[in-house]
Amino acid sequence: MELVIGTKRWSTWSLRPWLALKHTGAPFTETLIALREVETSTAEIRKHSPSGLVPALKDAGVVIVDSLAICEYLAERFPGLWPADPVDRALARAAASEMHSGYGALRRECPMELGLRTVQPMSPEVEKDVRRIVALWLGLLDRSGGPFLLGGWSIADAFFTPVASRFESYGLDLKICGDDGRAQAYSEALLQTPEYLAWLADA
Ligand SMILES: N[C@@H](CCC(=O)N[C@@H](CS)C(=O)NCC(=O)O)C(=O)O
Repeated sequence: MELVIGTKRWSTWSLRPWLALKHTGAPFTETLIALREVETSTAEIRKHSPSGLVPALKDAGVVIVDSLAICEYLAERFPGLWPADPVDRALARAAASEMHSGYGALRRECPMELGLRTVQPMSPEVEKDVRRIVALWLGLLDRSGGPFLLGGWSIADAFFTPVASRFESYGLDLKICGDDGRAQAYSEALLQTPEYLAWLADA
């Protein structure tokens, strides 16, 4: 398997399937494309990815694009990336999908930039996104008892790892968004997994 990814400091979409693949323990090769290089990025990505976007997974003679589709494929190939219980699995998929298609203000106003530490006041739009994320996390943690959203680590946690990185980078205060401390603790735990630390070490 070959996973084509973008610059580790910025590419939140690449981080998600990379974490899932790393989690499986399966060997894979990584092809890194420098993003935001005006002259070369687009052409380089297109050499590997027909959508012109990273991440892309090459396996079984095909190229699979889109972070969520790649994670779904990995879950078909390797056990344990989604919860075993069908209801938990549905909730995990709903959480990952919500992240995949939502939180536009947080994504726009607080782009992932590993290593950045600042304190940025939240706009009303970002606060709305963060409130929803905190409520979603607390609801799932209530149900599962943690330490991850559905108990054991799953693709849902991969999808929220870049969110945790944004919370850290921009010093976003989860308490004013309804957190009782558990969302903050979960966010910090995501940034301590061996898989994320391995990504960070190479960013
Ligand atoms: N929905 C896609 C989004 C992928 C995406 O937007 N990737 C960005 C990098 S994070 C990209 O390839 N941008 C092209 C560029 O920077 O030239 C996914 O989930 O994989």
